[in-house]
Amino acid sequence: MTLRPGANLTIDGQRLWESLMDMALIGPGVAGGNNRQTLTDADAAGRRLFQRWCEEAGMTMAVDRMGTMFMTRPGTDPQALPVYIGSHLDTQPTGGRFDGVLGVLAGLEVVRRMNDLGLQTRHPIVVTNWTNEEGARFAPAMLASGVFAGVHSLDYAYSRKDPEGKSFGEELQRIGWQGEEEVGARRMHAYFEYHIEQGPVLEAENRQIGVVTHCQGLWWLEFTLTGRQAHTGSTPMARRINAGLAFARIVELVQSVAMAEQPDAVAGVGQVFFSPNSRNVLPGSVVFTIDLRTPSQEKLDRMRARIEAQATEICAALGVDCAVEAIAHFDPVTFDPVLTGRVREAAERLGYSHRDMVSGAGHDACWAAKAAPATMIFCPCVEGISHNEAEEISPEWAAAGCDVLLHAVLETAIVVQ
Ligand code: HGY
Ligand code: MN
Ligand code: MN
Repeated sequence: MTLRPGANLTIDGQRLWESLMDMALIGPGVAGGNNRQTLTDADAAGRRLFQRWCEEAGMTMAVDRMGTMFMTRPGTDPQALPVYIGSHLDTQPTGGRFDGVLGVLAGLEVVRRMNDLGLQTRHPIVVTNWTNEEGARFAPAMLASGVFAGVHSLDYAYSRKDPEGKSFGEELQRIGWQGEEEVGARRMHAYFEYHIEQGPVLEAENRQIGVVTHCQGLWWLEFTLTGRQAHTGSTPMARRINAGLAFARIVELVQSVAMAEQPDAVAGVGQVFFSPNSRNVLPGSVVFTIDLRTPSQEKLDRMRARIEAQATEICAALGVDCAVEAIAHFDPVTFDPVLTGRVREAAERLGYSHRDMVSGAGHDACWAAKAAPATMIFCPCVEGISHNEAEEISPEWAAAGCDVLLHAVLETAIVVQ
């Protein structure tokens, strides 16, 4: 018989908020947010703090060869597969204090609350900090969970380089977090991820909980445009092989392709490198990444095809060489309806307003869903702002989502009286 937690069963919101604020002190940004990029010394410091908190809560740590941290609270049945609660402690260079961190520390709060109440569950609980979810320093995003799900090889992951040419494998060793455990050897009973929405919907509709039924699919297409480096002053317009102009026209193309697929399609460019990036030199090369996403598989493939075909024409007309590499991809994800149902029922039991929704951002849950039944819970964030140091949530929003997480996890892990 599956016991339903009572509506009066909630977490300690004050303790959760204090842990969030303490973690936010590690790897501070310049405008109140965080710059705790993966495999930096700040990341290592955040990992040590999380490890200390978990061990104080009676959990034991295992680390796999991608540096992902698995903190286990034992269950009563040693044969039962664990229920996982995961997200990420790494941030964008100008990240907020809550993206990823909320989900990891909410998992810790679930365990702390279970300890307070002396609750035992048949299935163990494992709180997970995935390495390099953001993909800001080492592309692609969700790298460790991707290796765990068998989407990327360990060698591919170790070979990924940051803009300074440092490799993932070297940096993981340098910070001392390369574990022994084979990546993906673990089996999961279920996976939950609690995350800020990173969009405007919940706040705009004054709802407390997002019941995340799906996640939109994604392509990251890295373009390398090669023109001819030349003097910006003495090179006549007709004699230019202008990779910078091709870049500008492709950015406009990306915008028009996304607008032609409305609603529910987004595309844009967040990162570009001009070389030599000197104000009076026409670039020899321009390297940039297009990020395109939509919940529809058909649209996703159509948008990619249109962008690649028309970008090639733009470059040909300008005599610019065009090379494209898909550096990240996942198809639209449907989360597990049984787990999603428990999230929805928990919100109703607790009296929290909620709505079903599709995740705009990618998450480790998208890859975890390949390994086990998985789902997500969202809380609102102020004006939907994220990947920005101004990212903000309220303690009440944080606590409500964590209450729902507690209920859904306890129902899935089965409380043993
Ligand atoms: O790109 C994403 O959606 C996530 O923040 N890594
Ligand atoms: Mn995130
Ligand atoms: Mn993020």
